[in-house]
Amino acid sequence: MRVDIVTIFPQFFDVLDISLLGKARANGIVDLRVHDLRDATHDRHRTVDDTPYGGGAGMVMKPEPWGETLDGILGDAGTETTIAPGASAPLIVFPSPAGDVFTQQTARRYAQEEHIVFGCGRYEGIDQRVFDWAATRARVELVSMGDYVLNGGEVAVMAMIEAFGRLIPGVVGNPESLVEESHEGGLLEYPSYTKPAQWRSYEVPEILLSGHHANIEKWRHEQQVERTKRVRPDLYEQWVESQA
Ligand code: 6GU
Repeated sequence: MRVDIVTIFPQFFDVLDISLLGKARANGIVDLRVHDLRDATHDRHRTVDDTPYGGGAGMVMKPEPWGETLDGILGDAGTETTIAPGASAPLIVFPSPAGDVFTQQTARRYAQEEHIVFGCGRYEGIDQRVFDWAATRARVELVSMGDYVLNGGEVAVMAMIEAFGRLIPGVVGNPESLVEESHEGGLLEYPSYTKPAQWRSYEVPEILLSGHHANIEKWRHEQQVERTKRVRPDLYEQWVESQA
């Protein structure tokens, strides 16, 4: 899988080398390339932003550096005539609080992609024509991490890569650990315990020491249902409906 990231803070992504994805990169499962948007500027100050037409607060990212950078990444890959048989156009993801909310379902979908390009915007946004033009060469999605505002897309992209990277076949050691966890089954995770059986004034629930596997499974499921109902009533309602 190929992943390109366009950003004015390329150093931000250095930490990917020490995470789960670092191994996937070393193994050649993921071909990750980080691009400095300022490398596609041609003035002394390496300017990537300008004042908004129509006025208003803040700055807007200029279209030219984005066009030149995306041209280089897409090469001919985004033109209809050169898409290999069976391959689809690349996916370009722009993190934006105005986008569709990123969920585990989005992560599962991204893990199946052949080529994803992440475009990290800063300031008040990117000139709208970049999105309009990009949509003629690739599939374009705006994706939000939730209802709050970040200064830029870098942290959002990091979170997305963490979420879909571990779903790429061969990246996580134990595929079973992917099945049981929160959100894959529609419920939040049950609480976990390890040794010692007694710690400070706290004991491990007796049932977990019983060796009765069927009872343990039942208890864990009850914990999941109770926790989801209490913490995330919205997910709980969805889960109840899915059981009908
Ligand atoms: Cl994806 N980007 C920015 N800038 N802010 C956000 C976000 C993304 N998701 C939530 N807030």
